[in-house]
Amino acid sequence: MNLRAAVLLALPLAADGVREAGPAGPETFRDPTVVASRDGTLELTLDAARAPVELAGRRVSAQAYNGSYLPPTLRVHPGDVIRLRLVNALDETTNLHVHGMAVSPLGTSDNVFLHIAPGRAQDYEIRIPATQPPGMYWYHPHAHGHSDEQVRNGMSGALVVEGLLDPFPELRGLREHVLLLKDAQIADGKIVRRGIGDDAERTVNGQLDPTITLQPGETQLWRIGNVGADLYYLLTLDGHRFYEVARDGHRLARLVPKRQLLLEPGAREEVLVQAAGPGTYQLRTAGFDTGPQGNRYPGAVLATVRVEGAAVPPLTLPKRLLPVADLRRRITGRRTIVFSETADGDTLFVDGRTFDPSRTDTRVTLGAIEEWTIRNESGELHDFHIHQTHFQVTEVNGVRQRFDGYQDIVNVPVHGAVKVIIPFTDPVIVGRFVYHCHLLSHEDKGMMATIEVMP
Ligand SMILES: [Cu+2]
Repeated sequence: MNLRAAVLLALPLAADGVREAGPAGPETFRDPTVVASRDGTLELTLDAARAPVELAGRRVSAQAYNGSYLPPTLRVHPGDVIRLRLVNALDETTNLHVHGMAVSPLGTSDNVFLHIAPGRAQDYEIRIPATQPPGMYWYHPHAHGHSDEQVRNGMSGALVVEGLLDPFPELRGLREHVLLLKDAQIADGKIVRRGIGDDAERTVNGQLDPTITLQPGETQLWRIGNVGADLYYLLTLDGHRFYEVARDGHRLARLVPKRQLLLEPGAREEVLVQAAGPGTYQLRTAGFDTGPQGNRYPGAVLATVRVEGAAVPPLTLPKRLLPVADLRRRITGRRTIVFSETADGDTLFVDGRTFDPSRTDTRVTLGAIEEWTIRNESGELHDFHIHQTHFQVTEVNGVRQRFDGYQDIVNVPVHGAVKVIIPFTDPVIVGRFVYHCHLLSHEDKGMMATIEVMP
């Protein structure tokens, strides 16, 4: 090969920003692209198709939205409407769910019973109530039997409702980042499906160990979402604490300092990070064991944080945020939900039954505020999620929990139980929807049930 040919071959690599291992260089971290609402409306087409995508520095064939492993972040305000056309060019059914949003489950809104056949398109219209809490939500397919594979392939993106820090003038104008945690098993240039966690590449925004830069003392808002299919993330940042502002899109009553953040599949954490002195620090996820009947997978470095440049005086962070209503004295009824599975783990149940979309498993009347005990009778972890509403976690294995704010995902310990209080009080959620384990392979194997909220 002559020199000129060698240079031409080498150039695209350099342009792609491939870097050697070693000390962190300039910022390589990329936020997802953004599609924002204008004049109260967000318009967007999502083309679901198999396409070559860029993932972990490679080109990989994947089922993807708009040809990208990382579809756009949708940014909306309370009261906006999302008009979204979903085009299904996959060879299997798909649909769309907006996780965590208190929107209607009916018609062409957040209706998971609506399935889009291959070759068809569907116009969704999702009206966001003016009361939607500002924070981080996400979107992904929710067609039973296909959710796990499509999300594993990268069909998940962030949805941010603006206004999280607006009540706190001292926190205005912070630089912010969206960090989407996704894991992929890659072989022969394709995303493949092996056991849960086996040889999974752990990525942030589809990148392997990107570098994020901060100035010494600088405070940033990080909106972190576990938008992968099945893995737990347990995050630490060397030499730093996270200051938790919101969990699952719900602002807490106080700023909670944490050394570790547990993000179950589907969970979000919005945190302030205040940079320490100059240096290089790693954002890590710890190894995880989901129980004797579950999976064990190693930890990984997710990103490198480089603190450099001119120091800025650190902000004094507020301790209190805004009060959040405690539901403990307002319970109108109680029920128990049981997660279980067969010994081989191939079939999973809610209350002894696998998912049947035509059956209504639970009925509640609008206005109810119910305490649910969720029991895990299996030898592995599950995480409970309910659509259209949020809940207050009050007990884990009989231990009373401090109340800081609501969430829409909660871990259910092996052979253990959690108690949550779920408000069914917002008239917009009247209709049928689902609750399930958010390890999507479990959901696809039956661990999902239906609920109807009646006026
Ligand atoms: Cu599960």
